[in-house]
Amino acid sequence: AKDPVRVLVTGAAGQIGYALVPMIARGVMLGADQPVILHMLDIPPAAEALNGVKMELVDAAFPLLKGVVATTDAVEACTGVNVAVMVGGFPRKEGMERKDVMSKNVSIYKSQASALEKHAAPNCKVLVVANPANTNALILKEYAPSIPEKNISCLTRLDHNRALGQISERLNVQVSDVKNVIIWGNHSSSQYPDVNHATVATPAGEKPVRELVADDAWLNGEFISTVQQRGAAIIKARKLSSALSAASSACDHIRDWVLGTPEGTWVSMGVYSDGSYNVPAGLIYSFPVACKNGEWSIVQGLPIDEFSRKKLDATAEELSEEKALAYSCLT
Ligand code: NAX
Repeated sequence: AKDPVRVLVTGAAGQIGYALVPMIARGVMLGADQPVILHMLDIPPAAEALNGVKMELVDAAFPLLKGVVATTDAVEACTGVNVAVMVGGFPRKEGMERKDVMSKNVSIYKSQASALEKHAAPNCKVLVVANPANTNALILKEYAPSIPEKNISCLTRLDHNRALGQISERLNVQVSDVKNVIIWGNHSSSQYPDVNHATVATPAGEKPVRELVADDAWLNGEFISTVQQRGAAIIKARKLSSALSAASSACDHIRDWVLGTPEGTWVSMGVYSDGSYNVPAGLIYSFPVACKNGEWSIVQGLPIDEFSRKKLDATAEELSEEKALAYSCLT
């Protein structure tokens, strides 16, 4: 039998946490043959609720779950973890300035970066979910200099999956037959969902999404804004933000990173930019990536048309501004 993998979930008493931990314990993230030990971190006001989640994990009697650590101590939570899913953060409340929210999250990610750097297992893979996800990941990277930058990422897979879902609905095809959409940039409404390289598997072979949809006005307009605004639409309908889809996408992100993407398929991940596609180096930016042997690499050489170029640049610009704001909060 395999040795258990230790998976940290921060903000585990929250609503994404509640959807995510049972998925991890069932093997959705790391495979049906991979035992796991869950480490759950939250803050003292949520300690009792966190303990309730732990009780339910015991009650569910998951065969793969070999242990649960539920704590409000970041050092205890981070010790020995192989995978860290950072869902905890400070939400924007009504009337709060952007800078105040940024400043709260910068201080959370600065201190959790240090705890991970000192106590996580070597080669720990980090996924930041909490918003502002790209910039929280960047702060984490800056304050955990001994964690390789290749090991730090943020979640844009939910946006990627939303784009697949919209194409599948529009064409009335199975979502599993659609592939190679791209989310470029920030996990915010400036993101660019790009279908220029996306295809659908048909009985007659793979066909470009653009050819099948045959409606550029929809693809360049409503499709993009629907994906960008989907989070808000869920809040409007549910009176709560996306949780099951966020949790499922976080599992997809880690599973593909660890176990690999199929040949010829890519996914979207927020990763540290090396200047590919003329995106400024030093931002955490969502790119098309392929994964193999536990490592992602940016898919190179895709042609970028003028429409796309503007959108790639606009979301990069927003991330540069967020980065400047985050740095102005560091004391
Ligand atoms: P909740 O408010 O339900 O849960 C957040 C949890 O984090 C709470 O239990 C809170 O006590 C805890 N927390 C706060 N500060 C903490 C700290 N310093 N250490 C550990 N835990 C801490 O929010 P939820 O709906 O679960 O969303 C969590 C985060 O995901 C939010 O920042 C949200 O904006 C972000 N999202 C990101 C998405 C993405 O695709 N990247 C999509 C879904 C989601 O909106």
